[in-house]
Amino acid sequence: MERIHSAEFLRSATTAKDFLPPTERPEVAFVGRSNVGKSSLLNTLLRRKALARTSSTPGRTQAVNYFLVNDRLRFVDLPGYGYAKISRTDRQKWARLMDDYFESVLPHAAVVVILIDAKVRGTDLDRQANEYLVSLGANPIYVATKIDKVPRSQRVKALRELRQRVGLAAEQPVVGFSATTQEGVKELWREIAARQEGH
Ligand SMILES: Nc1nc2c(ncn2[C@@H]2O[C@H](COP(=O)(O)OP(=O)(O)OP(=O)(O)O)[C@@H](O)[C@H]2O)c(=O)[nH]1
Ligand SMILES: [Mg+2]
Repeated sequence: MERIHSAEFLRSATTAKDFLPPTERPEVAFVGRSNVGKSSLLNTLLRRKALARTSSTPGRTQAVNYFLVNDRLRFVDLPGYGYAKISRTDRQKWARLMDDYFESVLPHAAVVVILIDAKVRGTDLDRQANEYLVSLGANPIYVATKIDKVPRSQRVKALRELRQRVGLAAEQPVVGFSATTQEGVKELWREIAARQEGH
């Protein structure tokens, strides 16, 4: 597992002109439904308590937030999708921001991590997000968040159901992860490193 000697917030971008050049550093982008636990997962991977802001109010992260890790790679916390109380205009702004972001980074082999709530086991929006990212050429890492909420005896079944709902192959690896118990941290770092060695 990667040792974290430094992790710092770089910037928040709400439009494409504020994106950092994807050619400078390898980027690892975290995507998922609002409230799925993206910011918590980032803090857990980086061993920081509150570098990325977390909240019990969904829709909290509304910008593309960049973090520099070990002076080497960037972690990118993306705004969540599927927040019901968002206005139509904000939803369109969000879609535009995501299109701009992925179209700019994917040609540079960015790693995409899709987070899916282990308890919810995937929704239509998760399936659409996955189809969209795969259609743009991403080879995502899949993470089932909040796995602490699923009893161990039900996990195999829960992940099987999650794969079905999101439209993943039965043999697709899915990392069970918990910010609460720190489960899955090593495994996720291993997956991220493996994607980077591929380039
Ligand atoms: N039980 C449990 N709760 C978690 C876990 N990770 C996050 N949570 C809780 O889920 C809620 C949302 O977490 P965030 O990390 O803010 O989620 P997010 O995906 O960044 O949310 P947005 O920025 O609004 O899209 C918070 O109340 C967290 O405490 C986990 O592993 N286990
Ligand atoms: Mg967040």
